[in-house]
Amino acid sequence: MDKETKKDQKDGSLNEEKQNVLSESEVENYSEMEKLRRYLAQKLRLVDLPANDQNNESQQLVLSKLNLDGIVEYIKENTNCKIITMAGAGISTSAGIPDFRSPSSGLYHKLDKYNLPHPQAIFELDFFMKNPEPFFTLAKELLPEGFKPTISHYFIRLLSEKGLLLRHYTQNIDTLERVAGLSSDKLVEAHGTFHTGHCLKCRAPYTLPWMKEGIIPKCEECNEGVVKPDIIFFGETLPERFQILADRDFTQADLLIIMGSSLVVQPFASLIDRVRNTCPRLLINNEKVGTQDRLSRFLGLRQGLVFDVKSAHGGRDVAWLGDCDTGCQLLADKLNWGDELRALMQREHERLKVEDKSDN
Ligand code: CNA
Repeated sequence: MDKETKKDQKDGSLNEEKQNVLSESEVENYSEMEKLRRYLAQKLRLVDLPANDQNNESQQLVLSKLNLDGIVEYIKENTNCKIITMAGAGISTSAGIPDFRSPSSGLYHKLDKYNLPHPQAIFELDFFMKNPEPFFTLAKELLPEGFKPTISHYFIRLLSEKGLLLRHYTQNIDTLERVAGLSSDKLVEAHGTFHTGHCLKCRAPYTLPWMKEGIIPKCEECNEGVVKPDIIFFGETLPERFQILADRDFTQADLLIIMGSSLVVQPFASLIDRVRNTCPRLLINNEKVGTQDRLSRFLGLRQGLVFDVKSAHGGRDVAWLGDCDTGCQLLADKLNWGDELRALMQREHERLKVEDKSDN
């Protein structure tokens, strides 16, 4: 080796060393930054600190393969696997109920006729108090009149029947989980439900069939208040049941399955970070979502899904991209439950058809 090359190598390794060793002031800045990050994460209370910050379980490859087969193997090996499912509007689109954010078919792209100041206004309490009509007109599109649960809904029910479902957390307000026969103790309707409603003035309770009468339901008790379905509007706190059960359930889960959500609405979206860091997370969705953005990485607000196995946090997250029903059926097939799932849906749809006929 000539002198020049030796010198270059020495300089190179010195530079590398320099890059790895932070100066005192850099260390100080870093720890100040870390303190600020943790302070904000706790103060904002948008999420708990990520599970990684709470315990030191080592990050390792939890699944033998980072794909659906790896998940199937994991479920088969863990006979008492406690599964949490989290869902969004995407599990109901095949039932004919549009989601919010899908390009062109999503509700946010179809709100022009309501003349709103901005699309979210339709779910804001202040706007609703002044002008409830747009919400109730839209509600007709979201109410499950004649809509039937999808394969994804029945997959969740099947998990429950097999004793594997710890809990199902849904953002959906369409009540299709109830229609699919999921028992209410397994269900957390994080954004409330159309199933019941209350008068905004005297709090008198009402049922869904009653609210469906007319355009804007007016309270029969006080004759003044508008009856609002018990769905959570932007800015309202989430139901107590959500807060209590989320604290209890997520640290116990052995597997998290997320379906049909853009994972942008908080605090629901950050539930994904509340499982233990050895808990595999399967995303079944049209698009990759829930990964960490730069701001939340800095603030420590969410770790997010990590599909890059080479990352320090990789090794347990799987994205299956495509239609929820296809993904759920494929998962059921691979678990040898495929025929059972198809039969369950067929039987239940027949039953609902008969019920519909006798109601009319
Ligand atoms: P969203 O923000 O509209 O996101 C839906 C996600 O699902 C997107 O990532 C889509 O790409 C994906 N998606 C849509 N259809 C499918 C499909 N068939 N297969 C796979 N992926 C699909 O909806 P979120 O639920 O994430 O947002 C939360 C809001 C939406 C909650 O507050 C809900 O109350 C609200 N919402 C609920 C309903 C309902 O109850 N059915 C309908 C519309 C909106």
